[in-house]
This record gives sequence, C-alpha cells and structure tokens, in this order.
Amino acid sequence: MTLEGKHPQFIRLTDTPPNGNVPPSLLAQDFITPTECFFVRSHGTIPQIRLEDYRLTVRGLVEKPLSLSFDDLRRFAKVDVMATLQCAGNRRDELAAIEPIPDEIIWGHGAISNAVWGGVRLHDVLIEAGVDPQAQHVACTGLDEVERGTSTLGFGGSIPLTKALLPETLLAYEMNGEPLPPLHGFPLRLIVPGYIGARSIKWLNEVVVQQQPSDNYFQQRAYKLFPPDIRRETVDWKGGIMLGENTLNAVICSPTSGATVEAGTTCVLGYALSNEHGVVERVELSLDEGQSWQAATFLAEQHDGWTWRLWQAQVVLPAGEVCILARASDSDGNTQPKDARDIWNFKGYGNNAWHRVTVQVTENKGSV
Ligand SMILES: Nc1nc2c(c(=O)[nH]1)N[C@H]1C(S)=C(S)[C@@H](COP(=O)(O)O)O[C@H]1N2
Ligand SMILES: [Mo]
Repeated sequence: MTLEGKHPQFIRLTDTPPNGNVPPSLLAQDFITPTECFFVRSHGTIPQIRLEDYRLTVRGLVEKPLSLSFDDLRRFAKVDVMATLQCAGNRRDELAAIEPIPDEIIWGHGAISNAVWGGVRLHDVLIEAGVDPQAQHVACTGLDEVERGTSTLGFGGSIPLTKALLPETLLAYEMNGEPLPPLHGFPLRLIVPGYIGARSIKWLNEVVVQQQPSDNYFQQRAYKLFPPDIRRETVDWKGGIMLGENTLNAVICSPTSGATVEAGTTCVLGYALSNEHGVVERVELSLDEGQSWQAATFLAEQHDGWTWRLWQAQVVLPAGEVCILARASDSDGNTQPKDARDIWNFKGYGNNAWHRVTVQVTENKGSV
C-alpha cells in the first residue's frame, strides 16, 4: 500500500508502513485539513476491508454483546465532530536533537491535522450493549497486522469509560464528508477528540468494555511517558504514565528553520492546540529569548474546543541570525514548558516546549 491519493508535496517518512505528512507551511494554510494533506501514521498493514464482510464486535462487561454490520451501525444517529488529531510523536525531531531517539520515526511538527469526522456516538452503541457498573475502560483493537518482536498483533489501546461515553467520542465512518479512505481507517475508526492520535484506533475490529486499561502493546509499552533519566536499556515497562489527553502546544509553521528572509516586517504563521479541557487563549512570540513577547492574532475560524487554532503575527526582524520563539496559554492558565531538555523522554513523546525557529535575516535592500 502506498500513500495513494496524497498531495504531491506529501513527505514520506517511511514507505512500509506508510507514514508521513505535508510540509507544515502547507498544513497551516487550511483550518480544515484537506484529506490529501492529512498526516498518516500507521504501524503495520493497511487492511483492505470489504464493507459487506465488515463486523464490529462489542463485548466484555456488557449485558448484550453485539456484532454490528456497517448497516447496523448506520442506524444510530449520525453526528459530525470537528477534531484535530496530533500524534504523540509530533515534534520528536527537537527531542532527538538533544539526544538520539533510535527506532522511532523522527517526526517534525507536521504530525497533526484537523478534519470533520462523521459517524455515530460510541455512547449510543455502548448504551445499546448495556454497560456493567464494574466497567472502567473501553479497549479497542484494529484489524491491521503489526509485527512486534516475534508476534503479530492488531494495533490497540483504551480510553476511560467516562471519555467513551462523552458525546464527542465517535465511531467515525466519514472524514471531511467522504467515506474514510483506507489509509485513515476504512470503514470505521474511533475518534477520541482531545487525546493523543494513538487512541483513535483505525480499521476498528473490537470494542471491549473492561475493568482495566487495554493490555495491548500500544497501551502497556508504547505511548507511555517516562522521566528524562530513564533509558530503553533500563526501563521497567510497568512504570511510566499511559498517555491520554493532549497537552497545550504552539508551533511556528512559517517561516521555516534555516530560511532566509529580508529584514523588516515578516508574517509568522502557526497553529496552537489546547489540552483536553481548555481553550487556547493567547499565543505569543519573542525575538529576544523570552525577555519580551508580542501577541499573535487568531485567524477567524470557529473552533469548538476539539480543534487547533491557527494564528499569525507581523514581526519586525533585525538583520542577522534571529530565533523566533512561540508559546501559548490557555483558559485555565496553563502555559508550556520552556525547554525541551526538561521533558526529554527516550520514546520521544509529547514535546510541547516553546517552539524555536531560527532564520537568517538579510539587510533589506529597499529600506531607507
Ligand atoms: N489500527 C490502527 N490505528 C491507529 C494507528 C495504527 O497504526 N493502527 N496509528 C495511530 C496513531 S499513533 C495515530 S497518531 C493516528 C493517526 O491517524 P491518521 O493516520 O488518520 O492520521 O492513528 C492511530 N490509530
Ligand atoms: Mo501517533
């Protein structure tokens, strides 16, 4: 399977499995990412599923286990939710520059995209099945085949039952008004707004209601956050924090690091994403290593809590090498960590340190 249907500027980070994104400067052009520009993160095969053969199993701590055909699913009320997905590995390149992160894909800051997801509420399907009062987690597994060590498994993970029952959590069969493309999970995927992308399981096979989090590799080993002093060689996998909710982030998409720009007024463009609860209230830029800050303005699009906010600012750049810094604050008063060194972790997850872009500024020939 290739990255069929993707934009000509799509950058492949790996071919098998297919992974990649468009340049962030292109990404920041659209509030709703066109599907051809939406990043792709896959760990194994891209299953080719025939709609007629498809079944979703719902089992575990439920009164009535279900096996639903695609038509059965479509009988539940259809809803649309706009939500931004961000891979936990977004901005790993900055962590890898501090100390190498072997065996992981070195994503830049393009592992994020925003789409309108159409489908049915996981809530409605769980109510139909009848949830046992003992239940605390909802574990999901995909139909893909991922090789890890000597075994082959479906990519999986879980979310708390409380999140599974909230109205934004979807079993989605549409992306931007079209059936989900195979790369993005056809015919059905989970969408968990506000959570790391890994919890939005594609090619959904099973939904299991249970007392404990999923015992899938991608819940118990991958997507866990360890302190900066832990290394792969010494890790105790039982420790670490299972990643769930996103953290506040702000990124400069244009200009790009290493670019040459003329002295004078330049437009800086980027995105910001809030954590699961807040709203990004402020994005600020600094040209003097954080001594003084200027506010960016948000582009006018509506946003409903599950989406990124695009922003821009006009900055006046002096000639020479200039580092532009960006940081955000949210409605709960949260800010971002200043230095990526403080949050370095050997798997390279969750980098939300102040973003830094260094540009070469040349004398403006036209200036007087
Ligand atoms: N079945 C399955 N679901 C999956 C994955 C996968 O490899 N297999 N990757 C996850 C990860 S890590 C991310 S970030 C998102 C990416 O979704 P996308 O490819 O539609 O952008 O899908 C998640 N769901
Ligand atoms: Mo991810």
